[in-house]
Amino acid sequence: MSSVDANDEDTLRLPNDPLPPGCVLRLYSMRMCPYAQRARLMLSAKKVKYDRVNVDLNSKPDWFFDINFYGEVPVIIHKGKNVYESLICSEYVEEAFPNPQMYSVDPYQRALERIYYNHWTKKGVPAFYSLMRAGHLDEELAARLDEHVGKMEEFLDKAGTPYYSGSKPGFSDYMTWPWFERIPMLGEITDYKMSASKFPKLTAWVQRMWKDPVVQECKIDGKLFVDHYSKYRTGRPDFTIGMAKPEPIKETLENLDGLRDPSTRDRKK
Ligand SMILES: N[C@@H](CCC(=O)N[C@@H](CS)C(=O)NCC(=O)O)C(=O)O
Repeated sequence: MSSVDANDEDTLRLPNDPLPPGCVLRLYSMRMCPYAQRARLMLSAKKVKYDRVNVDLNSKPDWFFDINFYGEVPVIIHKGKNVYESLICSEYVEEAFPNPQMYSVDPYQRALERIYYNHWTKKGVPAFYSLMRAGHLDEELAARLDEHVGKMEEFLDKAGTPYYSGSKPGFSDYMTWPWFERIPMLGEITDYKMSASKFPKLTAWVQRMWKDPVVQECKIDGKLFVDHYSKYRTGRPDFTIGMAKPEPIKETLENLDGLRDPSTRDRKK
């Protein structure tokens, strides 16, 4: 449990359940989820104390679709209202809790910061998952990931600053970090390595990011990653991994990004 994150157990508290003392919002999360981690990084950066509720995505309660039509984490409940989608949640946190400011004030600088994480979200993340799903070092898929990692290297090089957001980690750093935290896991599954000679700036950025207290506070147990993603890539995710008493997987499910079987993923008609 981190200092801002009041709960790390697995009671499925309801959206309207009272918040634990000192908490100002509730975050529906899943321990291994990189998207939920974006929101966690933002909340931690702003020292917002919140109630984290880990959802078993294999057995979502029906009401979960009322707070996020897509049935995905993260979802924030704040002042009785729900906000979903990781980038929207993170922007919401930035605006609802303005200190410290994580985005640059200058409009062009802010646009650049958006361009960085947008590229990673649009191109890097799908390339990451395609390689993970292959489960081995498929040449073409590894080259595609390298191309987008290379673009991130180029952005950082052009920016000429230690972080995408300047002299300290900011919004774009936290929006891209969760997948870089998972690159060693991708290496375990596929033998992919982010080459330090091809990507020196990014390699130094990763090393700097690991030292950031916010990253440390939100990091996910590396031992669980490989186990989780090994199951996930074959279509049998266990979203309760890391729980004190893991439940058995009850059914065969399909996988990520539209490959899940809609009858098990979506709201029951
Ligand atoms: N575009 C969404 C993606 C979120 C997402 O895919 N979350 C996954 C967990 S990592 C999820 O909740 N999946 C629902 C499911 O597999 O049933 C965002 O940015 O928040």
